[in-house]
Amino acid sequence: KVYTSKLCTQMHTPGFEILGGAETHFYESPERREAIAGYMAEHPESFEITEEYSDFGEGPIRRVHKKELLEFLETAYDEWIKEGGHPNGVLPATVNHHKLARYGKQLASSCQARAGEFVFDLSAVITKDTYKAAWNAAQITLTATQELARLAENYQNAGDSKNHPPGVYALVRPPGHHAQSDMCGGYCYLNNLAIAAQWLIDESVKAGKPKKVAVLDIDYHHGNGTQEMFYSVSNPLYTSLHSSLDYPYFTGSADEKGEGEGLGFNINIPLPQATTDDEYVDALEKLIKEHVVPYQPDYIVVSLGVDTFIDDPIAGFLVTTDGYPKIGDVIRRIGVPTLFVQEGGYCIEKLGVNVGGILEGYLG
Ligand code: Q9C
Ligand code: ZN
Repeated sequence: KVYTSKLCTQMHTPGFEILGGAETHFYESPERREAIAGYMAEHPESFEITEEYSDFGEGPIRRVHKKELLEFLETAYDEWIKEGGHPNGVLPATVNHHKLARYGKQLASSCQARAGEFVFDLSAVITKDTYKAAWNAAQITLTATQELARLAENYQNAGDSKNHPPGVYALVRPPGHHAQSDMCGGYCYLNNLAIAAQWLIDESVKAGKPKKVAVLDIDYHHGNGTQEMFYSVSNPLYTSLHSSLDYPYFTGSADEKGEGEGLGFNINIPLPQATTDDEYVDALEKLIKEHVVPYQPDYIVVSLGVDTFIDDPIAGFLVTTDGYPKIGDVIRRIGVPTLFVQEGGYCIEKLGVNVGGILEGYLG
């Protein structure tokens, strides 16, 4: 089952980003969603697309994001225009790297200044409808998550382990895994997957049947946002395969293992540039065998990026279109109900078949 909305194409269309010191087109483009949705429409035997979704309100978002960030996102563009900012959208001029120091507490005097409090790079332009778009993406993801929880309950009640575990996919943009509790960056504003993982945990506790969630982040980039949000808790488990030297550069090393109660529940597996299909699948199998299966999760939530693709314009792995069904198959063999949430992947021509390949691999 695929949850999406045309709004994910129509909204949040920044005209540019800064990459390698130059102004370039915005790689996280609306065409991405069209490419994936197009592939799915051509394969109705595998995919059932739903465009309806519910609004769960601010509550589930506030479980992982700070109120201040939401207020900033809601008001930033209008304030920016009022103070003479370019209609291109909000970008920081500085980043408040003093945040943790004993000084640098002076209050932000303008939207330009506040952008430096809440945005950590130059690839998260805030346009007029960015907050609405990010909000919708989170709500679509929550709708998919609720459906997965329902399917998972039936699956468990049926008690037949030969049945295929249910899988649900949220085809959303903007993506989420770089968004931290109080900062945006890397095309991400609200962390869709983190919101969903926390919701699964909260609902299960409310129902008196606490469930464990394992995050499997297979985007090419490290999910610094998801890691930050869950660094000091043991549920969810965060696991990630990613480039050892690319963006976001300063997080994702193997020695980031979590802290306090969360110690041992943050698993980073950095991989070298030019990682191939076989190397990737081996690393994924090893990660699952050594960390995911022993955790005994009730749900898997996958940050589904296909910027690991050999022809991705901003990344450096060598995974091919043939590799993706194998990745999906490895995830299927965990045998646990799985939520897939769209993250990165920027080779428009192959985006549909690559994402579709993972999901078809999961379907078996
Ligand atoms: N040379 C996601 O895939 N620019 N975000 C990186 C690297 C930002 C990627 C430049 C990349 C963000 C969701
Ligand atoms: Zn990525």
